[in-house]
Amino acid sequence: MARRPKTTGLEEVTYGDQPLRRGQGGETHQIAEDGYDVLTTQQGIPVADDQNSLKQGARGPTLLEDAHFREKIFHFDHERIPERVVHARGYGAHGFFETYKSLSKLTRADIFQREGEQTPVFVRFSTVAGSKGSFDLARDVRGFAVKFYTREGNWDLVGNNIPVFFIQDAIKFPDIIHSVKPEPDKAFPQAQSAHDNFWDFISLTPESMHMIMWVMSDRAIPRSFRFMQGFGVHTFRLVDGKGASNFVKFIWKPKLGMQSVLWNEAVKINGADPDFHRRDLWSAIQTGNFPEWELCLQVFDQDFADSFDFDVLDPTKLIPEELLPAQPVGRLVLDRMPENFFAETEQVAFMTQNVPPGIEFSNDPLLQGRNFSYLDTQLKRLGSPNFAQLPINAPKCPFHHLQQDGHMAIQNPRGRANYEPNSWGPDIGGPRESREQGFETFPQEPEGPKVRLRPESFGDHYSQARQFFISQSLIEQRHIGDALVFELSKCEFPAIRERMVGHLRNIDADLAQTVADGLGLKTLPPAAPPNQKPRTDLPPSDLLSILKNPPASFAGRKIGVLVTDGTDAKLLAGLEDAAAAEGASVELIAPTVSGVTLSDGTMKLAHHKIDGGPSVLFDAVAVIPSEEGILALLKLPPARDFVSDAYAHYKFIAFASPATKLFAKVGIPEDLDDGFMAMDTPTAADDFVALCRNLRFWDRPDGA
Ligand code: HDE
Repeated sequence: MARRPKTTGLEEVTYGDQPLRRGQGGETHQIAEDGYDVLTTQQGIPVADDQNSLKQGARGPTLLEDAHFREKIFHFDHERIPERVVHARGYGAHGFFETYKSLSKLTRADIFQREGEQTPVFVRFSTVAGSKGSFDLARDVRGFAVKFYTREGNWDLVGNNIPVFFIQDAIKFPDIIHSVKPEPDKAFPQAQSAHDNFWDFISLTPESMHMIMWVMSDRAIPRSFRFMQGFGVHTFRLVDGKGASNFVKFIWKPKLGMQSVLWNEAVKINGADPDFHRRDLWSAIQTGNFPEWELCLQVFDQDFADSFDFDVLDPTKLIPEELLPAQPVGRLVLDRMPENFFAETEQVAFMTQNVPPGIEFSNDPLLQGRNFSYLDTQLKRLGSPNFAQLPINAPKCPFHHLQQDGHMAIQNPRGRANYEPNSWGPDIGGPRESREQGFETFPQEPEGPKVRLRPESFGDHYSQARQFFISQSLIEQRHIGDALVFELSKCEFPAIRERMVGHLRNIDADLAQTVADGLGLKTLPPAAPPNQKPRTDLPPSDLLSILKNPPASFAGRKIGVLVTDGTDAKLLAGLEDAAAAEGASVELIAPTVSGVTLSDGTMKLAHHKIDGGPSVLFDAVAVIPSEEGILALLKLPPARDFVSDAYAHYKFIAFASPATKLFAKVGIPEDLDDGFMAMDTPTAADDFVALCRNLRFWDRPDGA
């Protein structure tokens, strides 16, 4: 019988006389006569019939003897593991970190010793509140967890896209998370903070106010993982080869710049493409547009810490970059998707306590609590103390320890020595500790008596919340107000809404008034009694705003082009070329997915049928139908939504003249604003892409 041609990447080997094929994971497969791999049981027994279970007679009962059937169903029954208790929905990728120059004066961490050195990494981005099957565009914090496989062991920098946190002490973590998760009696709402329990807890927890400003801002609805910053949040320590130490905060900055969606877009994206962020990362990496971030360090000493307005151990505070610039020290590039989601992204176990020599913890009480939680939760989730043996979790440097046995042990110590000290000598006696190479803890002096106390230096809860708010552009401030009104309007208990407005009065009087008006409150509730008088003298920090720090180009963004039969072929080609020259891409939306015949007779496949490619999925749009094509579009409600949404979302809109009929139909004023560009000059496509660098035309009066 003819052999099926060899599948690329699968190498043929032999086992005795038997022809075998090596699979992508290195495993071997038996090959059948017809060239296909032979299906086997877990025990390697070839299967003859995988369509029918073994029965007593064709219509009879299934027999217990059918080991293949039982094994198959048994394994299926156990496919799921517990999802992460927080950050359940996530998406990961492999890549590398490249050190710009040696930081040996600051830290002995091996990863920072040699200029140009590349260290493999695995990164997982996530939302926090929703379960594994929830949608990507929830208003939520995003996890930004990086595992560096360094030459002196794994370093996990388990950060978020927001530089501060809700609470100051890890003992409150279960409470904040319970409050945001679906309410326990109703089991809803899913992946939403807009409900009573969350706002009840928040309004009773003034330390959360700074974080609340961030979560209500555009930072909580990023355009994609590729356009968001990441933060280690806590203060860490760097320790050099002589044992001297500095403090450090870690910041990731995306090379493509920051970008967020509008709330009205977010709710529509969640329906149109709940996997919007995953798909974005997947397609960027698969098309060779590898996303990149710079790792920046804010390094400071004890004197700076002592002179800073707030306690550097308080995770509800940040250090403005205007006060302490963040220095780039290396770049992170994501260039490879996992081969299997479960094996890698689901089973990866990040742990804050994974720090190599040269990087250490501070006494931040949130960080100290996390150092317990992450190890504990991995055992629950992955089910065995041997989870570090999974390839995604194992160090890539040599490792040798005397831990053994337990469920699924596959790398037990070899030989006789499984204890230490022993007298078997270096060849067979196993590993010993090394004073020269080993991890030495920084000898920090103790603080005082054992107490359950919040330090007074953690007591100012409003000043940095205000600083964040006043650092935003007016548009961003409006979004924060709108988000608060939206969320609090979902609370059924007036007392919770009012209590929140009471806190806002300590942050910004106008914001409090806007939210009170938006909630329809007749009078302003009393201001919450602050622990310490909120400061109004902190200057704005422009670097905290997304809009004040626009990207340098439109690279990495997408233009959605609405086409019909007869669309001008040259015009479309011009747009495609201009986008490609900028590093952006174009997707075609047409009445059917089979595409259109352009003016020159060429066929073009569409990426989306019109109702599957709404304009919320794109950063800018072009509407370039033909004279005949527009007549069909006018009758299609999704075509009308395409332009009215693009208009309301302040998008730049390129158009061919027939499109004006569609604009008129949805009520766009005839005198088109400067966010529109007619594609009727030779340079129009290039001009349009240059205009798109501004991302949105905010001057449109009737935007969302
Ligand atoms: Fe986490 N967090 N966390 N967290 N966290 C987890 O560990 C926890 C906190 C963060 O992609 C859990 O493996 C406590 C801050 C990320 O796999 C758990 C406290 C920051 C991820 C846990 C915090 C984070 C987690 C659940 C308060 C930003 C996803 C599953 C003291 C600096 C990692 C898991 C991934 C995951 C505990 C607060 C970031 C339960 C107790 C602050 C990015 O261990």
